[in-house]
Amino acid sequence: MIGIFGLPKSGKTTLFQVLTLGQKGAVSQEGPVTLTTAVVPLPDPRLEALHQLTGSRRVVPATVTLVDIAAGLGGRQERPLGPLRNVLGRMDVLIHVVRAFSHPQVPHPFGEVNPQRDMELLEQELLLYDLDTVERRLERLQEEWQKGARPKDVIEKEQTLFRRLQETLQAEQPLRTLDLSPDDRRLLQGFTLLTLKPLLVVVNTDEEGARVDRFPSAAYGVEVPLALEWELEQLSPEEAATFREAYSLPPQPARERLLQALRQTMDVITFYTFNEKETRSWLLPRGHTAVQAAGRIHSDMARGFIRAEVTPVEVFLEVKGNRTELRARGFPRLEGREYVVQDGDILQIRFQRRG
Ligand SMILES: Nc1nc2c(ncn2[C@@H]2O[C@H](COP(=O)(O)OP(=O)(O)OP(=O)(O)O)[C@@H](O)[C@H]2O)c(=O)[nH]1
Ligand SMILES: [Mg+2]
Repeated sequence: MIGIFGLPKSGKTTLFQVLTLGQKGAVSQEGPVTLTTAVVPLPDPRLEALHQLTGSRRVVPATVTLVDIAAGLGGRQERPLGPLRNVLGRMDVLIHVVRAFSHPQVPHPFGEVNPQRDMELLEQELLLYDLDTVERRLERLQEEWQKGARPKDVIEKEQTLFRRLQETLQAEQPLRTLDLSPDDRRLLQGFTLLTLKPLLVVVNTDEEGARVDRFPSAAYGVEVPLALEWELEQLSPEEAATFREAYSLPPQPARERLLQALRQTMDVITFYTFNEKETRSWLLPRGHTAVQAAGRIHSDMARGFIRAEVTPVEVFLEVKGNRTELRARGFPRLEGREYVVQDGDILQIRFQRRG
């Protein structure tokens, strides 16, 4: 789940509209927090081209789930994210919408518009919550160590990790900046550390709006005039292109730019599968292996994994799916469980059915 947060009236819902193409979304309430959720299929020209050749009955694009998180609080708050802390903790990826547009009818909760200040303020608050989580854990570990609740070396290993987190946070650096081993990551899984989550900052500008000079460490940042882009989304592509040219806007619609930035932030690759029934695209964290990809499709496929047959989609498209030509070029390649799946791989998983 990808959580969209930011100060009141920063443009969260406008971003949600741009990304979901105006879906209404499912609304739920948690105390003072309103969550609006929608599933967004990711546009992918390679998937369309592949589907043309496979002739499957359906095409199923990979999706992401977006959540517009609104706290509905007004005025200057000491801790604007306080009521959101639990909700943010459940998200896999965060998008921070920062207001840089001015609009006399839409007052900024702090009076004047200052995107750099707002961005830093909320980043600081996330750092503070993480420091709180980390220091509590260190106290707990100290108690456990004294009581001998678990083997001392296990506790000490955890203490070393949490002290490293503490030092990073005390230096006002988000935990995203740390290079953590898979073991460390596993240890941290149960803790909702907010600055460990991948972060995309979307600065909501207008024509002569203020800008930010510096994005938070290890985060991605884009500047987009969201309200204008949302208006352009309602026009025909031809009209929108004419408008873009007249106003010297980048030719690429903001929606595409935002989804690209999101993909980078999530650090995922796309792989493909097809059979007579469907041609699909899937997202997979970069660096994951063939057996992990199999598990994304079905847990049985991971359990009974034998091998993966791999063809890069570019090659498949180039030879128009011709099997003889593919074979002549050495595809599909046979790969084992530990093969690191590459962006654009078409996978055919061979597995043993059990039970
Ligand atoms: N001029 C201008 N107005 C914008 C822009 N983005 C949003 N607005 C306007 O600002 C108001 C708030 O935008 P929303 O997208 O609803 O902001 P929000 O963060 O969802 O607001 P809350 O959910 O109330 O916290 C709306 O009236 C938008 O039309 C922009 O880029 N430029
Ligand atoms: Mg809103």
